[in-house]
Amino acid sequence: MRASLKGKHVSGGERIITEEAIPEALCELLKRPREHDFLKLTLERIGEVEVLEYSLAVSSFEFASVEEARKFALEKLVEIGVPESTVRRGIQLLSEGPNPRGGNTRGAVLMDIETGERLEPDPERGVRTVRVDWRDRFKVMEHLRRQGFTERTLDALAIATKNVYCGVVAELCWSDDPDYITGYVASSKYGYVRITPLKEEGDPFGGRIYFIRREGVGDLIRCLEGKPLLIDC
Ligand code: PML
Repeated sequence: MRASLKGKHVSGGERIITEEAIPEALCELLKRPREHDFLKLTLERIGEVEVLEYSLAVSSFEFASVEEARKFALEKLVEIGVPESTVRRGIQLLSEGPNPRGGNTRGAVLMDIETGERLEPDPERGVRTVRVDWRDRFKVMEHLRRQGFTERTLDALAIATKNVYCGVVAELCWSDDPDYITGYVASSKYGYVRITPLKEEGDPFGGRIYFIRREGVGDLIRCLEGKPLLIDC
């Protein structure tokens, strides 16, 4: 499902489900966007779906300022193995909006870990992690809710888990929603590390940077955009 208002994307969602579960999922997705003047639902039959037993482990850190939070994110990324100059370039891109025409992109930036070069075939579009869902969304949502998290974490955790599964070395993300200031660093080394505040209230810029190795970028994009994956818990 994707919905927009006055040409601007406001909501999206994707489910990997059995045929019997379609009506319920359609109702749920139809109710998802708060305000919209366009909504499109697409149904697609998919074949083999791989099941991953565990998502990344979640941890949370809060800081008094954006500066401290970004410093922590930078340190984590450097510990994971991303050179500091590449991390700084990633942070700069997300703060300014990664679209070469100005503003944000719907998809992620693929950044060469070694050089900081952008590797997406179309930098205005970016690369989107799709075809990923939870085997039992409601069970996992309940578990996250008990820890004080929302559906944003549920969806972002699924994306971050698939990214690591496909071979992304590390991800840096904060939302382009001006009202949402928590972001995260994800990797196989540290799991899904939530960090608040990665931007100031009211800041409209954000997105995702995937730090990757240049070799095998084609296979990586095919995995992120094409491989159906369900996560157990
Ligand atoms: C969290 O609260 O776990 C961070 C979620 C970041 C979501 C980014 C987005 O989807 O816009």
